[in-house]
Amino acid sequence: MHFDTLAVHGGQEPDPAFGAVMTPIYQTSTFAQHRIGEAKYDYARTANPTRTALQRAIAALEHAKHGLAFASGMAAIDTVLRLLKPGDHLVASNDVYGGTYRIFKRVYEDYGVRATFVEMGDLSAVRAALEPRTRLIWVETPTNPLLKLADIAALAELLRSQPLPRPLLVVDNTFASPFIQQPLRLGADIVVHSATKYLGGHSDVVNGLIALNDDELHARLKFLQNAVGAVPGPLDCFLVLRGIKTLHLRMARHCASALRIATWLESHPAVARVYYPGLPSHPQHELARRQMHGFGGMIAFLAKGGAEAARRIAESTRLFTLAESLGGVESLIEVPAAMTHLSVAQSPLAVDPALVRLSVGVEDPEDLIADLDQALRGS
Ligand code: P1T
Repeated sequence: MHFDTLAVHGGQEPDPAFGAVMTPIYQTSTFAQHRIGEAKYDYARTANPTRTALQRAIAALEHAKHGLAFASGMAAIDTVLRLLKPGDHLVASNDVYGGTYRIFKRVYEDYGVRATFVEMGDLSAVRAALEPRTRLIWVETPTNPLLKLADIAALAELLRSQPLPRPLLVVDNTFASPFIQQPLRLGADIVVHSATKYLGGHSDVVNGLIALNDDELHARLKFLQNAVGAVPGPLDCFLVLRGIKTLHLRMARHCASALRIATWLESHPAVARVYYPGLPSHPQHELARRQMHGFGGMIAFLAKGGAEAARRIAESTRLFTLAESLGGVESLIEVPAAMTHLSVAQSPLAVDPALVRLSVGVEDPEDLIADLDQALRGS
């Protein structure tokens, strides 16, 4: 089936109880059992039918065998990291969401798991960072906030030649969404999402998802999901399921408007540099054209006037809301160094304080441009 059809129907069938077309919100903590040990559902941390539908939906969209849902993107990331043991090592993109850097450095390092950050687009740098105990390669593509890309198929190929147990290739697909790329089809082992973003799509829910094909890995992650218990409630699962039904429609608009706005920004006198994979000036534009179906709704740019100008711009838009997060129908603006990426301050991953990040929503792009123009003029 085509992606648009999977978005509407994937993993979701009319409810067997009463034929409800939309998956019901099974707001219950426990399930009555006729006989001990025979029930399909017993306790809602272990499984809940609304969550099952969401897990099937993400599996369908990522062309995966298995899906798992969590209380947040960070809970999904944490569950993947629990595959590692003290003494293990991981290699990660040198530009990642601040919270991802924080969990690597300030949670897992204390448990003896080390992370090395590399330019993920440079295969020789990745190869050079591999150690005998490297168990995992953590990739964001595009990265948050600099929109750097990594060649997923080339990384998968590199890892195939590594001695067993070879490192797992994990892709955080939050910025792209499965509309733009499906990393498992390119050879990744595990896909992670903050479904808070494009999958939910309406800035009304915090949620995380994992998709993968390997049965053994799935069994381990499912065990961790239940044993650790960072599961989403049924209302949250319902909201993401509802968001997914229009993912393809929203993404097409996000991509078209972001390309239009990025092109416009590039010629604005108050802008020093624009980061957007859809621009021919992006150093990996060719890879973007090859790997991505559309270039996404995220743009970053450097304000010519520096950190102060970046703050002034972010505080003076009227249509773009000054807020963290991304991927919703409404446009958002933020300054990563002072907001989403505070955790990387003073680290090698520190973000330029003159950088402004945009999440382009589905409003009329001309209105968005007019808003940015008045904010940039005042900078
Ligand atoms: O916020 P949460 O649902 O827990 O997801 C964390 C997360 C994971 N991965 C990426 C690439 C992310 O961007 C995020 C969350 N990011 C923001 C809140 C933000 O504004 O960048």
